[in-house]
Parts: sequence; C-alpha cells; structure tokens
Amino acid sequence: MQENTFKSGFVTVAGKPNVGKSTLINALMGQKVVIVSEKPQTTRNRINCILTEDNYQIVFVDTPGIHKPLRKIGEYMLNIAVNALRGIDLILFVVDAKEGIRDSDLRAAEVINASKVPTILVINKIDQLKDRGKIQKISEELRNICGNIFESLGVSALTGENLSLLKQIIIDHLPYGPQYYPEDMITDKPSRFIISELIREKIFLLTKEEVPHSTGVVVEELKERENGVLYVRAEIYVERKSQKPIIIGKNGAMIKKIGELARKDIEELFEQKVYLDLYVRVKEKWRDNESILNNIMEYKTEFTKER
Ligand SMILES: Nc1nc2c(ncn2[C@@H]2O[C@H](COP(=O)(O)OP(=O)(O)O)[C@@H](O)[C@H]2O)c(=O)[nH]1
Ligand SMILES: [Mg+2]
Repeated sequence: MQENTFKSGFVTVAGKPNVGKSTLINALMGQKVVIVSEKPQTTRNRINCILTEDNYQIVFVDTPGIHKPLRKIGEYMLNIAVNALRGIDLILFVVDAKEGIRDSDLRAAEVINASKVPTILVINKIDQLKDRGKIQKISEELRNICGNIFESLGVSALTGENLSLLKQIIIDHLPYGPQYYPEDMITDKPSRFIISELIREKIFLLTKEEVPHSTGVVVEELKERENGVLYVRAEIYVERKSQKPIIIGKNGAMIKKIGELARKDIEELFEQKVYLDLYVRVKEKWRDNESILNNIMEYKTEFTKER
C-alpha cells in the first residue's frame, strides 16, 4: 500500500426509509452484503460495507432510514441514522425519483444539512421515470435546503444506470488516507449478525403487515461441524402469541420456506454447506424492552474513524 496515492473514507448512505439505500450499497459493492425489502424500516443497524481496490477503500455506511420514531426501536434506529452522519467523509443522500420529494425527504434534508458533511444527492429509481426532467427539478429543490450538496445525479440501483459515474465521483472526493480494514473484509459485523439479517430478510419477504416488523432474529449457536457443515441455530422472536403460528405456517410450511431461502443465501455468502435450525419464541413487547433491544441490536462496530 502506498500511503501517498491510496484514497480512503467513510461514506454514509442516508435518506428516508425505502428509497433504495441498501440496494444501492449492494450494487456499488458488486455483491449482496446488506438486506433489502419492499417494506420500509428493513435496515435496523449501522453496517459498514467495505469495498477495497488497489488504490482505494470505500467504507459504505448503511443506516436505517431517517423517520419519525413511534417506538423505542424507532428511536434507537433514528439515533443510529443521525449518529452515522458524524465523523465521516461523504454523504450519499438518496431520494426516490418516482415518488418525488415528500415531507420525510425534507426532514432528512434538514438533518443532512445540519451535519455540514459534503453530500452527493443520489436520485434513485430513475428506471421508473417517464419524464427525466424531474431529476433536475428534484435536484434544484433539495439543493435549496441542503447547502452541502455539491453534486447530484440520477441513478438506478436496480439496473446499474450511472453507478460507475457515481462511484467515480465518490473516489474523486475521497481524501488520501490509510486502508482502515483488511482487503478481504466486506463488513464489520460478525458472521452471526449477517446470518440473522439474512433470516430476517426472508421474513420480510414472506410475511405481511405488522409481523415482519415485530420479528427479531438471534443466532444462538454457530459452529463448524467435522463434516464441514456450518451449523446454525437461530431464534426468531415475535411479540404476540398469535404471531407464532404465522411464522410457523400450516404444517410448518412457512418456517420451512424461510429456512430454505435463508440457507441458500448463507451458503452462497460463506461458500459452505449450512444446516439451519430455526425456533420461534414469543417475547412480549421486545421492541420496547431496552435490555432485549441492547442484546439484539448491539453488534458493536469494531472500527470507526478517529477524529
Ligand atoms: N425500480 C427500482 N426499485 C428499486 C431501486 N432501488 C431499490 N429499489 C427497491 O426499493 C425497495 C427498497 O429498497 P431498500 O434497498 O431496502 O431501501 P432502503 O430502506 O432505503 O434501504 C426494494 O423493493 C428495492 O428492490 C431502483 O433503482 N429502481
Ligand atoms: Mg436499508
């Protein structure tokens, strides 16, 4: 590594829920690292995703959306989102091109403006736009509120349109600096966190309304067996007794489906055969319970940039 030509930095991806922040990170990373769903508030933690090339290292910081909190878990998530705007090098402010600007985007804009961090406005989902003139309008309106936006562009995290341009703009604006993480590291979270997220993603995919949001997943056991199979035992928390049969499904069909889909993703990520054992447990009001929240949400970030 040559110190004088190597660029590095922390790039927080911010915006309201469901605009495509996690999808964008996976697309820029070139692989699936963080989970995605069509439902808002899927991402609950700060997750650093690390992209290392010969002459740069970008640490993308995925965050929960900036939103109005209704519960303790919501406050927790908002805190994470707002704190992730500190001590970083760049912000990608993501908005949804099709939806246009809503009040919730304006709230996000205020928080981002207050951070004073140089910001690139990323107008996502342009694959859904009929009138591309809308990109310019969104850009002008948000630049009026957010003085720290120095660049804006329309992209599609889904089709990949304009993503190499976005990556180039990011690299151009990164400072020269050290390689913060080893080059083979793609996230700062432990394996059991990533596994619990992949399980949670399937619950978001397969269940509806309050059920996915009421669910928490904890990996209780993770070990490699002698035959090379990775054994995973995980507990799925639900808030109400009535939610347990929904997760289990008729004759266990739902939990089987969750397990099958999650196992495939885990096997792909770890390049290893996986045996996944899932249990469902009722933990009343866990989303308002501070000690459970601390347990389930606190996967400590190992590295932060010191300032
Ligand atoms: N059409 C379209 N959909 C997208 C795009 N990016 C993300 N999505 C979808 O938007 C939804 C929310 O994505 P997600 O990444 O979880 O949003 P987040 O809450 O901001 O992290 C998912 O259904 C994605 O498939 C895009 O560029 N185009
Ligand atoms: Mg997300």
